[in-house]
Amino acid sequence: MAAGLSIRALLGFAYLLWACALSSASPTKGGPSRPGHKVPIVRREWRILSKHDKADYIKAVKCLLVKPALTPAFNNTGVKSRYDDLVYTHVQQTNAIHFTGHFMAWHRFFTATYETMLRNECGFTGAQPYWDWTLDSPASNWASSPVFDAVTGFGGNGAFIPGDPTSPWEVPGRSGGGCVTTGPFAGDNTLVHLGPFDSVTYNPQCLKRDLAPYFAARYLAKNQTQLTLAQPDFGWFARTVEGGPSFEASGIHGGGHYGVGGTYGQMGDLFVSPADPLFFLHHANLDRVWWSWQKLNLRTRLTDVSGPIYLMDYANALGGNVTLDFPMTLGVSAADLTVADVMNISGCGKTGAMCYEYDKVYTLQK
Ligand SMILES: *[C@@H]1O[C@H](CO)[C@@H](O)[C@H](O)[C@H]1NC(C)=O
Ligand SMILES: *[C@@H]1O[C@H](CO)[C@@H](O)[C@H](O)[C@H]1NC(C)=O
Ligand SMILES: *[C@@H]1O[C@H](CO)[C@@H](O)[C@H](O)[C@H]1NC(C)=O
Ligand SMILES: *[C@@H]1O[C@H](CO)[C@@H](O)[C@H](O)[C@H]1NC(C)=O
Ligand SMILES: [Cu+2]
Repeated sequence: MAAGLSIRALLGFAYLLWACALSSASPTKGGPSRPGHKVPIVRREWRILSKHDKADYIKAVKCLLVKPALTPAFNNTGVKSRYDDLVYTHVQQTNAIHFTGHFMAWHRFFTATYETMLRNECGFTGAQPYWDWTLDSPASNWASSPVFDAVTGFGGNGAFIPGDPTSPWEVPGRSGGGCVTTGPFAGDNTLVHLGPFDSVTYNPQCLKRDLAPYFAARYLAKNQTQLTLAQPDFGWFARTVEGGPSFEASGIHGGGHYGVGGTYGQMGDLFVSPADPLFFLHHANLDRVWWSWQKLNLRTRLTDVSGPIYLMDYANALGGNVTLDFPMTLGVSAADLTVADVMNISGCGKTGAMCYEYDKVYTLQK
């Protein structure tokens, strides 16, 4: 499959190896444990929320986008808002949290922290919605997914920017690339402050999308989710979610990132992808796939974690595997947790820091 490897992915990958991740611990902040909050909130699919609930969610997102950052300002960093605090944390840790054993756990923690920030800092009273993209196949349905709705969603594609069809960086079937022109985030040329890639200097940009319907349908149809759910242990499960560092070897994780972000949109940028608010609906659903898989055999899967501490170190050449006591940090936005703290999504401070549920999980079709 070497010929199928994307140069962009390989360059990105080499870059990841070269770059050095910084992470800063700050144990002083709240985080997802929500003291006093004992009843799990219930996450639901975007398309079944009422118009009113959708509007409330987007209003809270817009609030985080302008609420002043907690990350200290230094060296002209572009971290202006509470929303940026999270994007920044993701950028800084990109090469430490992908293609590792704690990829699923870190992104569970990250998404729950976003949910808590929307609730505690922006008056949102609901739970983080998820996006069940298996409902948006085949390819001809992709662009009309309710998440891209101009009135009740996050807006749609950017205008088509011709790329270089011979470039290996071209996401197969990409169809946009320009600024998002519809919906609540359109018309703002300073919405995104960070990126591209690991750049954290102030760089105001519009939100861009480059929908790739063919790619999305290839990796986000029911068959790929079923393949993921059928994996026998966490190591295989996580690798099936993440796939390899090439378009050809994608899984459901890459399906959502490149299906929305293509070549030119933020969602296709491994570092700055949380700058697109759809990141959190995509990751909520990836988390729901994990919980669905855990629920197929909770007795063992509530404690099953493995996979490398270091990026792509699947042969354990650089170090060992992640274990339940592995530490995770989100900088200024949450108290540090361990992988064990997030294994039960509804621990609610008793058997873990997470406190939510899903209205529905995927089942394994025999
Ligand atoms: C700011 O930039 C200088 C020069 O590159 C560097 O030495 C310093 O560590 C940076 N400060 C922070 C807080 O990163
Ligand atoms: C799932 O279906 C899509 C669309 O027909 C196809 O491109 C893809 O190869 C299939 N994947 C698997 C794992 O069967
Ligand atoms: C590390 O985890 C992988 C699965 O993710 C497993 O195949 C491998 O045996 C583990 N290595 C060690 C040293 O436990
Ligand atoms: C998760 O934690 C909650 C709260 O302690 C507990 O009631 C529930 O049984 C736990 N779930 C599992 C699967 O252990
Ligand atoms: Cu990520």
